[in-house]
Amino acid sequence: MFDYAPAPESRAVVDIRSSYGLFIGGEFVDPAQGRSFKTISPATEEVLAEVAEASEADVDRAVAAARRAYTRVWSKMSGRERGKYLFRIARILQERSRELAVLESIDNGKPIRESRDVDVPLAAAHFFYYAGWADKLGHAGFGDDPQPLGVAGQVIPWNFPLMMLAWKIAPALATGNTVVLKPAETTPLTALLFAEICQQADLPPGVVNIVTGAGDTGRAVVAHPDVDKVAFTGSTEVGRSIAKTVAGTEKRVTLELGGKAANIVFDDAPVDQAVEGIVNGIFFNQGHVCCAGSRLLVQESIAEELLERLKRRMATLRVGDPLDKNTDVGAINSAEQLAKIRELADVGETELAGGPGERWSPPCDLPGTGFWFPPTVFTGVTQAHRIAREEIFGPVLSVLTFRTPAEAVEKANNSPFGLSAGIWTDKGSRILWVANQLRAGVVWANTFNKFDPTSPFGGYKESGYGREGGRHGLEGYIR
Ligand code: TXE
Repeated sequence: MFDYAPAPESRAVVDIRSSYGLFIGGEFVDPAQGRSFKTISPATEEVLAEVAEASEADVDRAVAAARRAYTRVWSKMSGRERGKYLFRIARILQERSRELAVLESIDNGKPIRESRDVDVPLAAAHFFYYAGWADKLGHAGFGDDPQPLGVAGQVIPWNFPLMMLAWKIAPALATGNTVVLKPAETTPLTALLFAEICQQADLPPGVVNIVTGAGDTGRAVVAHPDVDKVAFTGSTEVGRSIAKTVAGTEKRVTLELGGKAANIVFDDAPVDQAVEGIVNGIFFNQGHVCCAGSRLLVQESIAEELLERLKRRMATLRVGDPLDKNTDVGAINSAEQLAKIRELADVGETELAGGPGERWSPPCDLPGTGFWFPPTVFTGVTQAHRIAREEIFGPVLSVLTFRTPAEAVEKANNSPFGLSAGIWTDKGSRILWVANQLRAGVVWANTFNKFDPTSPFGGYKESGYGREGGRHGLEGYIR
């Protein structure tokens, strides 16, 4: 038997500065009001850096820099020239991938295996993909000479900090827009390293501006009168307030909001593969995934066997140090998120009391400091339960059962959200029938949480509107 010794990734590969300014007009500058906030490691609660907090005046400066760069340089440049910058950024992301992965894991809490194998390569892939579009926009079906919108104000969340940045910035730049981006307050560090990468790539000053801060900074970006396009990923609640702010203005908007995806397992599914897909669906990135497969719908006849296998597999998940290459489930991103997960899990326990269902987690040795929550499954959940309806955004799975495909579809669609879904079955015809009935932007079959820059991603209903990725991702940045 092998006894795997922990193999921590070296923190020394990344140079975290003690303080960071705002990235405006191609350089790091002090915030007008001199305010800052701390970003901490969720795994250790150690303060990593002091980060500038952008006020309205700073956002104004950033938007002015973006407008100047748009008018004087970026919108005048040929698509081919713009594409060269995107290719250059993509290559630097690859070259500095180890540094980026370690920084992402330290600031966000996600396992290094995921930041190394998913977040950073996909961020680079988005720049490569949209670099290729930059000189082919006339062939994209938007007319001969599609025009950019102008300045894009982009607000992103903390679950995939670098990847969300790439999803937003790459298509905006490829189409000739300039950007003011606000990263989430708990995970600003990879966006700030990205700012350095823009300098390294000699990107013209002002084409990308990074303003750090919390909700007030985001609000200032969204409401700024000289921002032409708003792109937001985050909570449904903030998405609604943004929709109200931009209503009646000329701003274009795309919103990518919450989800409560159904992962549907039929009785003819390859069970081992399905168990892997269920585990990946809900425990990848600690369940901090808008398209997480947080509702397992399993056909009644195989429910008992499947749940037994699922629990056995959950018992093998290693929870702990994000920098350890053996870790499967890392730290919860913040104390606030941990409190929300705990609260909803407690609600779930109360809802199940007296019924046949249970709350179950494998025995786990959670570290003493930092924010942690064990992989958890709730069985015997019904549609009426809050844990079947609300986004928990943590490593918590709710299990419901069904008897017929029609019932599975009815239950899957019985949700205020409609971002993604999964289907596990041996029958191709069933995949097509079910996928066509589901009101979800993305449907995976016999796999889950697969992302690719060529595929559009986005929701129905309260999961938002607009698509990111693929040719569709260009649409939101073109007039
Ligand atoms: O999100 P917020 P939070 C869901 C998930 C999570 C919950 C709360 O269920 O538990 O939302 O997370 C900025 N105007 N998702 O509070 O507040 C904020 O600074 C403009 C799902 O972190 O929406 C950050 O940069 N911007 C989701 C970003 O919005 C504002 C990912 C997201 O923060 C703002 C994250 C305002 N008024 C959370 N208020 C997904 N779809 O992937 C805040 N912000």
